[in-house]
Parts: sequence; structure tokens; C-alpha cells
Amino acid sequence: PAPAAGTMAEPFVVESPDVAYGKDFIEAQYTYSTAHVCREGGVTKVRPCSTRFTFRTARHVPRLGLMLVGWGGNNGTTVTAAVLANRLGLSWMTKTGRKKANYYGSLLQASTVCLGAGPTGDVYVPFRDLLPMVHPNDIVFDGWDISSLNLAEAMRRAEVLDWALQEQLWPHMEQMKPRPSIYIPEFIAANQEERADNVLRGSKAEQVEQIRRDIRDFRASSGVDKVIVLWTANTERFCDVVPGLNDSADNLLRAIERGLEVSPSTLFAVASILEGCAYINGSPQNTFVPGAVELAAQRRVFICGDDFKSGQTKLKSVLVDFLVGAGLKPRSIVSYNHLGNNDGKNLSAPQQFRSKEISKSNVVDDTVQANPLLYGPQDKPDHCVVIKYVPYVGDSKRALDEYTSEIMMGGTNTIVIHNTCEDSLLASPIILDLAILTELCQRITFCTDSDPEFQSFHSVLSIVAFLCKAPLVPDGTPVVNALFRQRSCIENILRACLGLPPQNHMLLEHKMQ
Ligand code: NAI
Ligand code: DG6
Repeated sequence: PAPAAGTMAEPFVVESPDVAYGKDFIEAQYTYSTAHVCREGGVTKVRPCSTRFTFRTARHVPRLGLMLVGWGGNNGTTVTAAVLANRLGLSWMTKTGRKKANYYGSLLQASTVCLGAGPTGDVYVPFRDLLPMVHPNDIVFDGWDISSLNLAEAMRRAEVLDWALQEQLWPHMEQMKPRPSIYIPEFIAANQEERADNVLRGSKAEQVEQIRRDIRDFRASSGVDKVIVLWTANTERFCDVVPGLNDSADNLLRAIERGLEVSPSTLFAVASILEGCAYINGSPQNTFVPGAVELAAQRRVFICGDDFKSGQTKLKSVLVDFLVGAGLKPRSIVSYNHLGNNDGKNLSAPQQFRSKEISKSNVVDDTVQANPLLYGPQDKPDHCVVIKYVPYVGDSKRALDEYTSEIMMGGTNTIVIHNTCEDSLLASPIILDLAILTELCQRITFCTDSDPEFQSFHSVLSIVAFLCKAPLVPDGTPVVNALFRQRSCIENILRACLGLPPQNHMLLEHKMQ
């Protein structure tokens, strides 16, 4: 049947007895095939197994509101400006010619997936066409910042976009004003104090209440159907996980009532979860203390993070996968960066740098552990991460990497990479992908033959790992950092929702006589 009124028709249909297009849902039967390994009687046994799933995806795409914490920062202003520029179809002159607004760097908007083989070869469609999704042009923005500059002035302060574009966007952005935010100075660098002129007063509990009111106010005044909250504010220092303070949902809520130590990002997470809004953490700090994770599970609200995987780390999660996957043994990885934006200024303080160092460093662990032929149990590459603040280069981050690997018969292979680019122009499409994928996952439910009650994904939404440096996963589940495994995870789950088999790249039909 045709989709319900207000619902877009899909760009293709799957013709299969396993797939039904209802007025409100696409329902697909899907066989999930895996293998279980066990050791019995001294023998390792591998048993193929399969589970029958039914996936149900709601076809109606809601009007999405995205509230950014740190809206007036480089990422916040850049992503808002980019969406406006795309929506308005803007173009602008630069010294190298006319540029047009686009969504390069967005997995969903600017990359494709293979649907299958057609009469003249493989047929590719935009990733965004796999299932009904929000289009970034339709996202409505709002948010908070401890700095009171309106979005137009904040965009100028960011020094990311060409001036000829900023001039066109100015009238659209000067009306946008960040809401006052929660500021607890000891969580971010002391050098941020000078911009903190837009801050909430009152107890922690009162401030959380205000954030909840802000979310409700935005939802009502903008007319959006759904709100997602995303942290793109300064990197905070890690906070201690303390029994009785933040180790359970009840303790965390009590700690807020009693005014004990809770970071601003966790206060935002709590406010957002209590409002039933998914919360995404784009920075490295441990916002999701056990109490916040439990609260999200209790309320069945998605949380995801941590830390946008934009440049150097994205490449690392490809390169180490390539080296180890090819049987070469990385022995040292040295990642040096310098940048001159406010993020770099904040990260010049030791505790905030430490948060970033942790999330940038863990990205090779799973790949290394997966290859005991190369690495013994205690063995891993030396891994050094350096970040320096150099104001002159602004948002144009320089990343220099050296990978030294052992190759056959005592040989050494050293690869050196130099990467220069505007950090916020890499992060902005990731922000959009995170929000759009999270929203889509809110419309997907599934059941299995043995558990016929429909359920949602786990509240710790690990499907978005592709977009995160330190993917948050449910307790006890494996962390995958390798970029193309992460991409396949998203693609294959979306294909499953259409009853399509996973991409296996076997191309057997072309390997026969
Ligand atoms: P930025 O420093 O330009 O923006 C952060 C904004 O947050 C500032 O406007 C600041 O005033 C505001 N802020 C600080 N504390 C706040 C609070 N408690 N409530 C509300 N606003 C607050 O930084 P940028 O470049 O936009 O990056 C944002 C975050 O994203 C940083 O934590 C950064 O480490 C992280 N990130 C950035 C990536 C990139 O490629 N640009 C990649 C990965 C992570
Ligand atoms: C310097 O490393 C500043 C950081 O905020 C990074 O630029 C940002 O986290 C992006 O990191 P990466 O490793 O994904 O390029």
C-alpha cells in the first residue's frame, strides 16, 4: 500500500515474500546467521546457527529538532550554517572559484551502498535512501552555550567558513541565540572562563529542571515532533566513578538533588533522558557514568558516544586494521596534532587533554587483540598522542602520524602521514549522521521467533560506532573500532530491515566457469 499521508514514498521497493510495505511500517523477515565457537573435549567446535528476526520500521519521518550543547562553538555554528546553506541552496565566490553548499563527509548524504546487480552492473543508491530518514535540510536547531554570542557572531569568531558565505548567512543566524547553560568551571580549562557570560544560576537540581524546561519550550515553540540533544561543548575532564554517588540511577539523581559532584555533560544527559530525548556525546569525557547508563535503560532512551571520529582517528582505524589485517605488525604509532581553535585552547590544559588522549589511544586495541599471531597477551604497539595549541592555524588542524611496523624477516616499514583540514568541517557532517541515525533507530523495532514481543535496540546505541572515537557499547559486548566493519554494521542492519542479505562481497556469480 501507499505510505500514510505525510510519509515520503521510498526510492525503491524490495520485492520479496519476506517484505511487506504497510501503510505505517515496512516489515521484513530476516535470517541472522552467525557461528558459535566452544571448546569440548579438547576440540574447538564451530557451530553455524541462525535466528529468525522480524524487523519493523515506521515509515513516517518526523520533524526533527536538534539541540546542541555548545551551540556557539566551532562545530555548533558550522553545522547550523551548513544546514542553512544547503537548505537555501547557497553558493559563494572564493579565490579558487564558486563553491556550492554540500554535505561532503556525511556517510548518509554523500556515500552510497550497493543495492545489488542490475543488467549493466552493480546498482548504487545514496546511503540515505536505504530506509525513510530525516533529511538534514529539515532539521531545526536550538541549543545552549556558556557564551552569549548570537550564532552569526559566533560563526565569525569560529573563522571556519568563507566570508562571502558568512555574509549571506548572517541575517539567518543573528536571530539565533544560545540558551544560558550549566557552567561548572572545574570541568573545563580555566582559560574558558572569559567566554562564560551566559550561565545558569541556582542549585544543580534547579539547573537540570531549567534544561528540561528548555527542551519542552523548544519542542512546543518550534513544532518539531522529536528532539535529540547532542553535546558538542568543550571537552571536560573525566569524573571519578564513586559508589553511592554516580554508580546507579538512583544515586545519581540523589547526588543532583544534594548538589554533589556531577559534570555539566552528565547533568545534560540526565535532563535529556528524563525528557525522553536521545542524548549523544560528541566529546571524550565519561559523561555516561554507570548511573546515567542505568537511567537511560530504565527510561528506554538512547544514549550514544563518545567523541566524534573525524580525521586522524578515522584514518587510524583504517590503517591499523589494514596493517594488522595484512599480517604486518605495527610496533609504534605516534600521532601528533596542533590546532588553534578554542577546542585546542581548552585541550591545552592537562586534565582535558587527558580525556582526549584516552579516547584517541584506545582505538587500536580491538584490532591488536584480535591477532594473537602477531601480539602476545601483554603485547601492544607503543602509542603516543600529542596535542599542541597553536593559535595562528585556527580551525585548520594539522595531524602528523608515524606508523612503524615490523615486516618479514626483521624488516621495518615506516609510514608517515600529514593531514591538514578544518576540523569543524569534518565534525559537522558527523553530527548530522549521528542525529539522523539515532532518530531512525527510534523507529525500528524487532522480535525473534523465540522472543515474539517487539523491542527496540539496546538503550546504549552502539550501531553509530562508525562515527565515534571511543564507541559506547552495552556492558560485556565487544567494541569494534575498525572503520569498515563499523560501516558494514550500519549498512547490513539497514539492509536487514528490508529483508536483504548482508553485503558479503563474495561475487560468486563472477567466479564460475
Ligand atoms: P569549541 O570550543 O569551538 O566549542 C565548544 C563550545 O562549547 C564553546 O562555544 C563553549 O563556549 C561551549 N561550552 C563549554 N562548556 C559548555 C557548557 N557547559 N554548556 C554549554 N556550552 C558550553 O569546540 P569545537 O571545535 O566546536 O568542538 C566541540 C567539541 O567537540 C570538543 O569537545 C571537541 O573536542 C569535540 N570534538 C571535535 C571534533 C572536531 O573535529 N571538530 C572531533 C571530535 C570531537
Ligand atoms: C586535537 O586532536 C583536537 C581534537 O578535538 C581533535 O581534533 C578531534 O578530536 C578530532 O580528532 P581525530 O583524531 O578524529 O582527528
